[in-house]
Amino acid sequence: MNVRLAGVTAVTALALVTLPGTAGAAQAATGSADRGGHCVLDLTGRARVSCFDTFSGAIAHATGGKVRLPAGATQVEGRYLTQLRQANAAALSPVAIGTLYNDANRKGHSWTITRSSDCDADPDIDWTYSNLSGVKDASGFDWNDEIGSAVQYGQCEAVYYEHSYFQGARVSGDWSGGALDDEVSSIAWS
Ligand SMILES: [Ca+2]
Ligand SMILES: [Ca+2]
Ligand SMILES: [Ca+2]
Repeated sequence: MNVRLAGVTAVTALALVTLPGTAGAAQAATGSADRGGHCVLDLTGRARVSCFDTFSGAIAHATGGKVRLPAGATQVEGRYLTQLRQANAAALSPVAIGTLYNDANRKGHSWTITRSSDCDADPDIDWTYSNLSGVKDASGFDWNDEIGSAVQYGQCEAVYYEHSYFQGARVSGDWSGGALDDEVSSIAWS
């Protein structure tokens, strides 16, 4: 999937991302070091991925420019979290439902998930990654068996599974390190 976002100034990296658990297309990502290591996955309609060099760039995109984190920030907290939740409540831009990170303690490469609206109270599954193997960000980083922490911003509940196709041990909501550090291979959002 090759996503081009004209007019988004924070986009500085390629957005060549594989989504084998969903769209089925396979495309090797290219890039160097951490360039493009902070992606936004929009679950609205066909999954759309946009990658950035910094977490602040990804969050600016995920919130339609409403949350501008300090350079070097690795998480949304304090007044920025308040801003994000206000932006979610307004729902005039994408709703940021959570972020997953490569490292524990909300550090490292990141995936921030957006939708056109927050989840309701219905526990049905809205979207899944059935197999993270081969899911890469624009730096070429493969996310299978790498997630080290995750946080939710809204009502969407994410469940992370040890194995592909929602098998093995699981953890949900906000977490960091522990038994599933570097083990997650599939995810379901409800
Ligand atoms: Ca990791
Ligand atoms: Ca695994
Ligand atoms: Ca649901």
